[in-house]
Amino acid sequence: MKTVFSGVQPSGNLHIGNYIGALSQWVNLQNSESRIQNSELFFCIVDLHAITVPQDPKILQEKVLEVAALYLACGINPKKAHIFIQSENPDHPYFTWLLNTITPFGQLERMTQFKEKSEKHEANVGLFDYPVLMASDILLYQTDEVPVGEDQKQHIELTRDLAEKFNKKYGETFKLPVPVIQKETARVMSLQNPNSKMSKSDKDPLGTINLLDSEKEIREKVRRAVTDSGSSISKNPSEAIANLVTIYSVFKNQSFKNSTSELVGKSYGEFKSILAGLLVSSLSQIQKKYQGIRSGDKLLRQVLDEGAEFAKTKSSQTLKIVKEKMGISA
Ligand code: ATP
Ligand code: LTN
Repeated sequence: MKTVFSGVQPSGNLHIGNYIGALSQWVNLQNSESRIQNSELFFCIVDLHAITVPQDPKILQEKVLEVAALYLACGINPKKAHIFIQSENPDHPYFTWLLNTITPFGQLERMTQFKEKSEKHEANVGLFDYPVLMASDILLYQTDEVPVGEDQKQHIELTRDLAEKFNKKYGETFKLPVPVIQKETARVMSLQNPNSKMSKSDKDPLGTINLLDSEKEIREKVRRAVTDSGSSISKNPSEAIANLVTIYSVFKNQSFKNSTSELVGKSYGEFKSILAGLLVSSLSQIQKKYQGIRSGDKLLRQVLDEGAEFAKTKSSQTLKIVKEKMGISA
C-alpha cells in the first residue's frame, strides 16, 4: 500500500501554476490504473501554513472552502482520496513540536523559501518553523510519495533528514518520503516576469491566471503576457514563450515537443489567441463544477468532516508510537 500526501495553502487564489504543478498531477495519480487498488491519498488544505504570513481571518475561512471546492472541481474524487483541513487535525501542530526538538536550527536558516518570504514579511517564528510543520504533515501518514512543484523539493529533503534523524535516535519509525516532481511542468513562471514563479502572492495581478478568473481577465492576461524580441514561434522558444507553450501543452494534454511542432511558425499574436481560447474553455469547465459544489456547501462540509475523521485515525497511530518512543505520556 502506497501513501501519497500533498497540500496547498489557502493563502490566495489558486492559479494555473498550482493546477499544473500540483493538482493535475494529483488527479493523474488518483486515476492511474496501477494505483487505484493499492494507494491511500491525502490532499490537505494547509491553513496553519497559510497563517505564517499575514491573512485576513474572514477571507482565510472563505479561502479554505474555496480551495476544498477547487480540489473537487479539478477532479479529486472524495471516494478515492481523503480531503481535509489541516487545522482540523490537532496531531499536526502537536507532532511539529516534537519534531522541533530534533530539528537543527541552521538547517531551517538555509531554507530558500524562508529567506525569500522573510524579505517580504516580518519573519515570525511560525514562518521559520514552516518546514517542520510540513514534515509533520508528511510523516504522520507514513507517506511514500509527495507530488509537488519544484519549489517544495528542499522542504521534502528536510523531511527525509528529520525522518532519518528520528529513526537513528529513537529506532526505526518512519519511511523516507520521495518528492514526485514532473520535470517539464515543475515551475510555471509569471506571465509578466519569466524569471520568477507564478505565485499567489505576486503583487502584479497580470502575472498570474487564477482558476476562477473570468473570460475577460484570462484573455487580457494572455494578451499582455511578455514575450521576447521575436515575432513567431521557433523550434527552440525562449523562456517567456516556452512558459506559454508549457501552459498550452498541459491544457491540450500533449507533450511540449508536440506542441512546439504544432505551433512553430505561428505569430505570437495568433498563438496567444489560441492559448487564451484553450484556457477559457478548460477553466470554464472547472468553474462550472466549482459553482455546482459551492451551491451546496453541505456536501463539501461532509467531505471535509469525513476526511478529517479518517486522517485522525491514521495520524493518531503514528503519534502514539512517536510519543512512546520519546517518553511523552500518551
Ligand atoms: P505562495 O505564493 O503564497 O507561496 P504558491 O502559489 O506558491 O503560494 P502553494 O500553496 O505554496 O502556492 O503551492 C501549492 C502547490 O502548487 C505546491 O505543490 C507548489 O509546488 C505548486 N506550485 C505553486 N506555484 C507553482 C508554479 N508556479 N509552478 C508549478 N507549481 C507550483
Ligand atoms: N509548503 C507546501 C504546502 C504543503 C505541503 C505539505 C505540500 C504543506 N504541507 C505536505 C506537500 C506535503 C507548498 O506548496 N507551499
